[in-house]
Amino acid sequence: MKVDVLLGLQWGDEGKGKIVDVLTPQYDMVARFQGGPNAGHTLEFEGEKYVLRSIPSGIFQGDKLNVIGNGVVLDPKLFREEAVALSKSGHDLRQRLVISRKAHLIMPTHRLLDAANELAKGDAKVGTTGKGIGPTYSDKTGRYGIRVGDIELDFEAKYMKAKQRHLKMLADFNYPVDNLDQMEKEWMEGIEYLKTFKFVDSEFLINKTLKEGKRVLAEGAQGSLLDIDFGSYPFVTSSNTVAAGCCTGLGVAPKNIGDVYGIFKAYCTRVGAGPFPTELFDEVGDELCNKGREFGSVTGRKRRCGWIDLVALRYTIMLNGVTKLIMMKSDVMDDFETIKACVAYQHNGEEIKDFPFNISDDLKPVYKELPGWKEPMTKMTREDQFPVNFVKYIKFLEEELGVPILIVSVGPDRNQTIIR
Ligand code: 2SA
Ligand code: MG
Repeated sequence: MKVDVLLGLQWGDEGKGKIVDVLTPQYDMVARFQGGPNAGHTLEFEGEKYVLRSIPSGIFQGDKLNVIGNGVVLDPKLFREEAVALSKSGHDLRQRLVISRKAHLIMPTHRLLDAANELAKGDAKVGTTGKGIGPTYSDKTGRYGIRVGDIELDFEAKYMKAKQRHLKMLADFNYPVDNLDQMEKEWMEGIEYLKTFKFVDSEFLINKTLKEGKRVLAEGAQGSLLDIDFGSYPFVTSSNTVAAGCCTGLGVAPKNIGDVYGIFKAYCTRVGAGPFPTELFDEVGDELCNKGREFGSVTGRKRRCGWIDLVALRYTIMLNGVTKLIMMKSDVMDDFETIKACVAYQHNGEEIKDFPFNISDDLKPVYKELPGWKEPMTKMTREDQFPVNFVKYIKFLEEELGVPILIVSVGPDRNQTIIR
């Protein structure tokens, strides 16, 4: 068997959590391969809303095994909070969640360094989630990191050494560390809690699962335009969010990647700083934000909103080798008279169709206008109920993007999902 990958094609918050939850019944295992508690995967069912940060979104579906892979960075304090909240709602985690020994730990000082870096960057700040993601991945590639498996080995010594190094860096930044004792106390409690979970060599577990003919779904976090290599650098996250990240973040060979599900919103959003060619600053942008409830699920930050960008989507579909598309939140535009889609960029009188190296401010989107469908879609359950103009919109997107749209989501609930 092969691993199917599900990932976001824009700047995150496409609705991955909901779709993983919907697809999980078809799988035996769900694994996260990158990112950390910067993610906020929202799921709604039976009138309840859950936000997952580090735990895979397959956790709500009974007998599936969920894996936090080696490519993930884990904060024991936040993991504990997340897991305790889930346990309270009656979900027994220890039987269904295992953690890779090779996943790196986010230390309290990583969080402080994240804040210090942002402060030092001033106007050029990235707008990170402040969860210590960048400093933890920097330590990983700089070969200073501490991994989950170290908890079973010479943990204290490694922790102290890393902390001392970070304190020197924080002193260089002149960044206050007054809170560190309290942060450390909570973190160590998180470590004790983490120890009650099973640590595994997840690369072996996953490959064995595939050999047994079982199905594995890999769940991406953030979005392809936040990829460290291909995203809008330096306004990106610090991991490979594209499908290739699944190979390194789980230990799966490229030949063992099967379907790649690419999720996108029928419009576009981004949180944090950085270029966003189709961003709207008018009442249409406000409407997308309000109707789409576009606020960060982790930080509560207002998301920037704009029209769908097909130049960017074609790029991320190419990078990921997307085989099936999933369109989210078109219902937010149910009342719109017209809908715009960016089909190219205009720069110095030249038309650009490939996502460029430099996404500068003088890049202007070229829009194609389509008539809105002007019909509420949130209660629809079948494709044959789709309004005529919506069918035309889907056809247009499929032609532009060259990949079929398999799923259309018409609302946040599990049940508001139409599989074509
Ligand atoms: P970081 O914290 O170092 O990964 O931030 C770097 C950039 O990556 C963006 N980023 C995200 N963008 C959208 N959604 C994310 N997850 C949360 C959510 C975000 C939230 O699901 O809503 O609650 O604000 C996410 N995580 C990272 C971030 O905005 C920076 O631009
Ligand atoms: Mg999110």
